[in-house]
Amino acid sequence: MTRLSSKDIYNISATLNDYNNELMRKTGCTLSQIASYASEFDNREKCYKFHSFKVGVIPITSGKGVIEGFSKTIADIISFLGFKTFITQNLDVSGLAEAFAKDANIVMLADDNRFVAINLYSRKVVDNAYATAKGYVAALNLMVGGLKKKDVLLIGAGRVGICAAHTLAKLGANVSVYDVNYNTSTKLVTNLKVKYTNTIKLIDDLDDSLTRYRIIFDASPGQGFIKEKHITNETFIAAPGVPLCLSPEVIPAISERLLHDPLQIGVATMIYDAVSSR
Ligand code: 2YG
Repeated sequence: MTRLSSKDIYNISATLNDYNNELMRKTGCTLSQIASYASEFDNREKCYKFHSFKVGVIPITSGKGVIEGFSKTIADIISFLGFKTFITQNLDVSGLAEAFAKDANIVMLADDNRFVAINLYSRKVVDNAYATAKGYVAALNLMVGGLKKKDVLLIGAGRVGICAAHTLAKLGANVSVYDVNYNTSTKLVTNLKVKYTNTIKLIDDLDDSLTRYRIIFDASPGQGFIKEKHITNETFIAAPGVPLCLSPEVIPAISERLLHDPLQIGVATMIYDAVSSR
């Protein structure tokens, strides 16, 4: 799993409005609408629960330590969505105790292995990988006007890719899976075939497949491997993977049909999933 750097996230807070407008342009929905759609958030719940929730974000020093700006960016995204939010002044265990003392209903915290939102009442734990997958599939579904019976090339069968593959299949998409580790992609394909009747394929030649698929979901840490020759004006890409899978010269041509951010969609979906009772 990629560890973000402060340079990946430095301008997220300042550009949340612009990003919201970009999502509206590409998907017809706002960040909030995408996240609530992805988490099957019941709008009835929204009216009375939504604004009463208080979210405590706790900086965690374990492993490689705190990422400068990470907690603030999380808090800014959550408050942009309308939640009461605070960052604990204390770190780690002291921060968790402070969040309880300040009556947080939900805590959000990340070490180098997991980034979670925990609903302290329902005890629901929402992982960023799971929420990122669901949020990006929801946004892609909106951007392409429905994924049912559409062929999707999924790159990366890690935690995000696995959840994305199942979510895509549930929406009726035909999912073709590539991973740099053949055993990993084979395992996911086997599991998908057991569960779904959609067309599920195992891909071993990525370069060839990139020229043949028009809908691509990149959940890999690969950088810049999608080139000009792979893209047409009907190509749509959902790319939660960091760094970006596109080589720089391709971006202008596809930018209006590309979904990519280091945190926003995943964090927004985490909080909606954490507050929804399902
Ligand atoms: O509290 C802090 O500042 C640090 N302990 C946060 C460490 C987060 C490490 N994880 C990552 O950077 C990513 N997995 C976060 C999610 C990326 C989503 N595309």
